[in-house]
Amino acid sequence: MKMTLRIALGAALVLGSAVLAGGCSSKTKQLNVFNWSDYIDEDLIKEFEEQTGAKVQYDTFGSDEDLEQKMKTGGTGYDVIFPSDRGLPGLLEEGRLLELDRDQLPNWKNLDPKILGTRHDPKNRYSVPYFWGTLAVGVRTDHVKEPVKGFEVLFDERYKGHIVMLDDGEHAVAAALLHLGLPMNSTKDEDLTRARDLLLKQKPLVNAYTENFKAKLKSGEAWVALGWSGDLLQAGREGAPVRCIVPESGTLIWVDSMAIPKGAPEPALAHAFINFMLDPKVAARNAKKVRYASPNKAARALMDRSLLDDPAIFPPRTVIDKCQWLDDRGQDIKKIEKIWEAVKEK
Ligand code: N2P
Repeated sequence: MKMTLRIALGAALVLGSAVLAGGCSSKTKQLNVFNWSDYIDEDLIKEFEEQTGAKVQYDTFGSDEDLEQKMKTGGTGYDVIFPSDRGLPGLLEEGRLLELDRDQLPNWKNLDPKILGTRHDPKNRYSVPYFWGTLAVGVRTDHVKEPVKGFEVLFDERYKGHIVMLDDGEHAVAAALLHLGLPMNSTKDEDLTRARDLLLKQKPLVNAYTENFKAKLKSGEAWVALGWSGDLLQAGREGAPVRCIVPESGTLIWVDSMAIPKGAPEPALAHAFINFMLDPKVAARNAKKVRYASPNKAARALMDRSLLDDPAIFPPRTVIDKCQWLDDRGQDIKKIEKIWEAVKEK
């Protein structure tokens, strides 16, 4: 009797776990995405969930360093990440990215060949361009009345206490070098000393060094800010009298990409997400929302003229030709880190 009961119980257990296992195999899949903040039309996430039945866990970061740190600690469980061109070499050297399977990315064909093949990933084996943009200057037009050409406004004593600088040493030093008319990627000590001195002189004028330049402009605490083009444009669209100026003498240009970390729990779903983002209609809606420049040629054909003609999103050729990419400066990056430490020291 006891024996029979035990067998019956055992059978029930086996049956129970079989049901559970069955349940597991049809369990909702989860896609873990790690992107820059304010960098997607969130309705698109919902649409991807509806189309695939998957759930998207969407987390955000505010700087290249945040992503680098997350990836260094390993086993992050992310399926899709968005490294910048400057962040790619480190991830590639450390072998952290999965080689993409183009067969799972039929929408690849929509990408503009002109933006493919960055020097860090020349054949785009690991990265898919998402958006590009510039290092730009935002101004509150209710406080800054005179015409602004570019970086000069960041060093103007009249705006003391209302100047906000992007908290990114490489970008701030680049802005200082460009303002001084020096090569943006210079590693020469004499150039870097001049950039450091300028940033130190500017310090008493600065309200904050922050990634949150958009909030500062919107609240009116900042009248001028160094930031990224699309976020500055977003501040304007969200009701603040903010104008985005891409310095006409040239500035830093960058491109962010989509990539899949090695060991991603759901590589097939990650490919599906990237492919979804490459759909022309999806990419056009996304570009309209975030106000960065789309590398998706087919999407550009669907975008409003007002966006395509906005020089703060797609600067004119004459300006683009003067823009520069950040070089990988190897060990010389330490010189820039040292400057940034000195500038931010209390
Ligand atoms: C998105 C900012 C991304 C630009 N808010 C820097 N790569």
